[in-house]
This record gives sequence, structure tokens and C-alpha cells, in this order.
Amino acid sequence: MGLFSKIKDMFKKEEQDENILNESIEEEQKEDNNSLETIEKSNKKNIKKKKDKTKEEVKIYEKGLTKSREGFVSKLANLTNKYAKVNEEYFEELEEILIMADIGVNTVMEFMDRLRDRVKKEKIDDPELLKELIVDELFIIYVNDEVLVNKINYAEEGPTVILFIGVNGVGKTTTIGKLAYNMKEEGKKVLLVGADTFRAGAIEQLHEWGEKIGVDFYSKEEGSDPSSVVYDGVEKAKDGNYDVVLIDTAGRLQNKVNLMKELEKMNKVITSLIDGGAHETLLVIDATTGQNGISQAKSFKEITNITGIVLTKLDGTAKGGIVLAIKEEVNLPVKYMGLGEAKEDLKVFDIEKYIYGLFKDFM
Ligand SMILES: Nc1nc2c(ncn2[C@@H]2O[C@H](COP(=O)(O)OP(=O)(O)O)[C@@H](O)[C@H]2O)c(=O)[nH]1
Ligand SMILES: [Mg+2]
Repeated sequence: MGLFSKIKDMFKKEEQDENILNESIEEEQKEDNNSLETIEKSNKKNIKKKKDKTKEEVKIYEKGLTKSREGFVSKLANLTNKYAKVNEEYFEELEEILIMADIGVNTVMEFMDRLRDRVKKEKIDDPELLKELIVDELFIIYVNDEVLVNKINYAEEGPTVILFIGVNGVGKTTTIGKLAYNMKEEGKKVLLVGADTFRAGAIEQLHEWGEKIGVDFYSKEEGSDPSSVVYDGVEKAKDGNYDVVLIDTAGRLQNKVNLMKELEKMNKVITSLIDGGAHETLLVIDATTGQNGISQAKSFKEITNITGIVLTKLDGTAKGGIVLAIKEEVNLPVKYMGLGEAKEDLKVFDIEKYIYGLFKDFM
């Protein structure tokens, strides 16, 4: 059985289990209960709660990936309907669809070679049978035998410091707000540090997020040295026993040398207060910018040590293939994805839910 079928079964099974669970909880509610039954019931309720959460998450992926599904995935579906047999034209059209979906030319070329090989070896000529193969091969690009670390590297003690970098407008400040909300929900004490001091508006925007979700905020006035804000912010977090410090930075990439120096300085300041320096440096990329986003990742990778990617605005693009291009061309794990502007719209990146959300109508 192919990978996609497995994923599909997994999410389907969860739905079925849940229906059974709902029925049995309903039934029990009608009965009289002794204490043992009450325990069992509360266990079942807990399982149900957990399942509800998974289901909710899958729904958010599905909704956030609607545009991509209606864009490139529906084109793939049309392709299958258009050709009765797999032939050279079919392959050429497939190649074009994948390139248009921002998967990246090199990745697509390799993918096409592998697909052609498999088609030849397995003697497939029905496009319908090729669907599952396509999804599986796309999935393989991402997984590629590696263990992908999408977990945040939390400090064993003291505050965990997470630095956000990326060019203007990609969604750094918004991502910090959303992540702070997630972490607060998990019971963590979070401090937002506004080190994008070039515009008063940028400081204020982060401040507003803090007020909206009820977490603390620290910054200085416009024009202050970003590193001094970082120093004081991290110190405040240590003194105040914060669990996490989320640092917003300016994203001016006009001058690579300056940006590199500034990031170096910030890292040095953090290292002076925290053993080993920042726990994570997350590069934020706007999915709607396609190959441009990939070039940004390559540039930033040259000047600083990045531990992961946040891919924003996936809800706003019909080209969800950029996730695969990042893997292939930049080889950094996508740790979070932004699927909207609201505080709930940031999700830990999960390749299985992503593939399911993208291809669920395709097969
Ligand atoms: N649709 C959508 N919009 C987003 C997402 N993340 C950020 N934005 C919007 O992108 C714009 C720029 O975000 P901002 O956080 O200010 O970017 P920054 O300059 O990198 O700090 C804002 O209007 C955000 O609301 C996302 O995941 N989906
Ligand atoms: Mg900002």
C-alpha cells in the first residue's frame, strides 16, 4: 500500500474511532453509574478530547490549503481525466504543472526521472494508477530517509530564546504573536522582545499582539540599538523566570554585510547571557513569493546559522509545492506554517497532515 493510502486510512480511522466513542459515551450517559464506570467514562472523554484536537488540526490544514488544492492539485486531477493513456505529452504537462506549483525546477526534474523509471518498470499506462505514485514520490522528496526535526529545542533550564529573522513583510511579527498565543495556551510564561527598532510602528505592532493575547512585552524607543534591546530583554526574561523569549528583528536585506554584522552582534549578546546562545533561529518565509522566498533562504543561510523555517501565508497561495522546494534546495526543516492572520492560525508543520490536506480530494 502506498504512503498516501496509509495517511488517508490513518485520518479516516480516527474519524471512525471517534464515532464509536461518541456512541458509547452517549449510551453511558443514559445508564446509572458507579465509580468504576465514571473513571472509564472520563478516560473515554479524554481520548475524545485528544481526537477532537487532531480533527480540528486536520481541518485547519484542509482549510488553509484550499487554494493550493484548488490550484495545482485540481490541475493534476484534470490531467488524469484528460489522458486515457500515459504518454510523452502527459509527462510534459505534468512537469509544467509541478514547476508552476513552485516545486523548483531541479526537484521537478529529479522527480520526473524517478516517475518515468517507475512507470516503465511497473508497466503503468493508466493515468488513474499514476495518481498514487505521484503523491508518494512527492512525499519521498520531503522525507528522503532523514529524520526531520520539527520540534523546538527547548532549554533544559532558564528561558528558551527564539530569534526570528527574515525580510520585511514576510510575517515575522504576526508569527511571533501567534506562536506566543500557542505557547501561552500550553501554560508557558512568554516574553516578546521588539528588536525591530527601525520603525516605531514595528515596535507598536508587537506590543499590540502582546496586549491582545495577554503576554508581556519589552522594547525601547525607536532607533535604539537592537542588540541592547535584546540584551535587556533576555536579562529581564532570566530575572523574571520566563519560559520563552521571542525576539522580533528588522529584516532589511539591502545590505548583506550590515545585516550579518547585526545578527552576529545580537547572537554575541545572547551568548553572553545564555549558555550556547539562542536555542532557535527561525527564518520566516512568505509562501506567496515562491522562488524569491527560496533565494532569501539561501542568502540568510550564508550569513547566519538557521535552525528552522516558518512558512507563512500558505493560505494565500495556490502553489503549496514550495514546502518541497525548501526541503530540496535549502535543506532546512519547516517547523511552523502560517495558515491565516488570526492568533490560532500558526501550526507546527506536520508533513502527513500537509499531504492529506493537499491531496485529499485527488485520490
Ligand atoms: N493570510 C496570511 N497573512 C499573513 C500570515 N502571516 C502574516 N500575514 C500578514 O502579512 C502581513 C505582514 O506581516 P508582519 O508580521 O507585519 O511581517 P514582518 O514585516 O515580517 O514582521 C500582515 O498583514 C500579516 O497579517 C499568514 O499566515 N497568512
Ligand atoms: Mg515586523
